Amino acid sequence: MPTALIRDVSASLARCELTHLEREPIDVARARLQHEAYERTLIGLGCRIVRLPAADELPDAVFVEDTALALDEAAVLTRPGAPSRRPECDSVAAALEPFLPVVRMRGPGTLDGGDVLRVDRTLYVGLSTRTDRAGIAELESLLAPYGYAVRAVPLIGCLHLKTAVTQVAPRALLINRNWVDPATFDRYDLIDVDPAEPMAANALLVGDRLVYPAAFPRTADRLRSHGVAVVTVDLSEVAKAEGGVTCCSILLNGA
Ligand code: CIR
Repeated sequence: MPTALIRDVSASLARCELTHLEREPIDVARARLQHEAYERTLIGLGCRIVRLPAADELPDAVFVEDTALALDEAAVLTRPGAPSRRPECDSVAAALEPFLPVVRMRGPGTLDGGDVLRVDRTLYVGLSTRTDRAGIAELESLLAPYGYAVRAVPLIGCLHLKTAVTQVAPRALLINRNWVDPATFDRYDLIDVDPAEPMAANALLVGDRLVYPAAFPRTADRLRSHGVAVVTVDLSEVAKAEGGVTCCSILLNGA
């Protein structure tokens, strides 16, 4: 049974970092209800939940994915690219320590967990406004004992690698080709997002089910036609903070 680490929505979510979106009002009460429904969805898919209390002074703390990578042998605490997000890491480290040895990035490089797409033993790492080459090099050196292949992937036009591409089945990735070169992923079956839904490539695979935003029905139909079992969630308020379904949890599959 996977364990999912999540964190309650901060009262200050409306003051979140924004890179590609215009700021618009966020209904925090509604965001909390949607986040609770996301938690129930994960429970329904068999996840055991570890839930951190809200860190109200840290607007983006609900987006736990960016603060740590949970691999089979160890967890890596990242050094997020946005300085406002670095204080999120200590409490995530404390929550992960019962499950995995925790190693920490020290910098000066930066890396957000949202830029790391793991497929089997390969980690594709987006070169983004949050993750730089020094951060990727530090990740590679921290993981040297464990034998993961680390590949840097240039990005254009979106926040994180997993805004542009995520895994939706054992050999299939969902992709927006405008933001990442599909040639990087030519060993997989690629499913394109619907052109009317550019933000639709972020999906969360839990076992053989796909947690997927209700906001992208056209791409959801494409996924279903490829045999993917889609479970929809409404994260409209989180989306205004530039978040998606992967960024609200850290899955510890081996735990
Ligand atoms: C940020 O800009 O850091 C947050 N407002 C959104 C982070 C989303 N994280 C993710 O997709 N992994």
